[in-house]
Amino acid sequence: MGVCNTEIELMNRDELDLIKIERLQATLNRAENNVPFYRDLFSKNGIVPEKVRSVGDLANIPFTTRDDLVEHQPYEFFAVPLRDIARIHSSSGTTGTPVVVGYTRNDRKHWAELLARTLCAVGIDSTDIVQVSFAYGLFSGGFGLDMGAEYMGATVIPVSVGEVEQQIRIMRDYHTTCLFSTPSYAMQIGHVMKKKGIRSQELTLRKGLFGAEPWSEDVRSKIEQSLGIVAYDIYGISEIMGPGVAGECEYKDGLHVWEDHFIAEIIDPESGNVLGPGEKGELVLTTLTRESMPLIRYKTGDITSLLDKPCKCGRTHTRLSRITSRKTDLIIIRGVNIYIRDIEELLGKMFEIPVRYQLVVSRDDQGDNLEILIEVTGELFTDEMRSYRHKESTIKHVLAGRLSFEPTVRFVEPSHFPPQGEKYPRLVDKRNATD
Ligand code: DLL
Repeated sequence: MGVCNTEIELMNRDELDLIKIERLQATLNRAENNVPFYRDLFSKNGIVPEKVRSVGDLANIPFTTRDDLVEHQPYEFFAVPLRDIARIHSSSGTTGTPVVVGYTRNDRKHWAELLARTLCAVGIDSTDIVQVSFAYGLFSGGFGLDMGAEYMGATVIPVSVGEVEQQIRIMRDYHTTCLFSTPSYAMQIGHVMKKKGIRSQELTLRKGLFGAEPWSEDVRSKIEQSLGIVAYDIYGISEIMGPGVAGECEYKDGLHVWEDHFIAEIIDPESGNVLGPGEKGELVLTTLTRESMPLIRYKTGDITSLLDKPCKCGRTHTRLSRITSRKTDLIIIRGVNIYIRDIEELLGKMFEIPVRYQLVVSRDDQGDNLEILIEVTGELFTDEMRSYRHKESTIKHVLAGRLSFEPTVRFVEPSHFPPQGEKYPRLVDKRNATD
């Protein structure tokens, strides 16, 4: 299993549960002693860390939310002095104000180790040449995967995001064997290859790890076909660590959560009750080893379920089903429920090529409005603008039928969006904005 940590990954459940509970108690103590937010929370709710004797006892502790973090920016959730913080990233802010995330040297070491485990689980090894095409910067994707690949001894090409042609050139010239990016960027890369007549056989790619946004089995097979690779899903959230909280193994049947570092619970988003295996709900995560920023029962907003059947790979760590949506993906406009992915699906059907879009919701005297911004690339501006105009009225028409009001459709230039491959908010809801 290469640099996989077989001792931990194949450990029997009883032993693993023991490790979890020991680390949980240490985390609760660290949080109570060093983070005023948790000290208050525990004292108000009569939580005594020593009395938390099983993972089930966690259910008595109130959740920590993104709003709690936002309220205590930048550093009040840190459990160590700033001089012990080795690295700072921030959440991407795709759903609101970005929040700062700190790492001690040990946190950073664990992060690299967990990512190396994740890469190992899909059969990537030290002979691979890995092209990291996630954004480098405050976003945890680029640097995180870079560290993981380096830790396992692979050759790292830190390309980051940007012009798709450059990605292809580097893949071809430097003999890249693995690509890491968002699935939508991988789709764009596949599209440009097809347009330029570059066949996947001309490349040496064999595997890809994709994540940071929801994607479907359909997108997986499109990526696999266009790039000639096997594509795997990787999950993470900056507040908890970044990429590497969970990832698929070679069986592609759910994402293993590294349970010696995190506890995953699924709750009913409305009642907050803990749900059983197989039941869909909101993922709640507790960190077990984070020194810098322990988080207890953090509500991720991501909708998934826990798969408790043993995995064919032999790893005993639980699995998440594919994260299909976020709680915030549902917007209510003029009393109508709208799921972002429905609109995405509709756009996918209308344009044969991957398009970038953004939904902007606003409110005026007449009520709520939905504006759909669609990126028009150079090729489309020249040749196909007429067909775009036609699509504009079709989109309006189809959506008006579903929504009982007509949205605005606006075509925007690429400069409206961040560089290609970078994460950006698919939805901007201006209705509650104070500025
Ligand atoms: O997206 C970390 C990451 C980087 C994950 C690279 C995977 C690869 P944030 O910017 O904080 O961190 O965004 C976290 O992205 O709560 C999910 O809603 C979404 N997300 C992440 N991975 C997946 C995935 C990074 N595999 C938020 N499937 C999370 C679906 C995902 N959604």
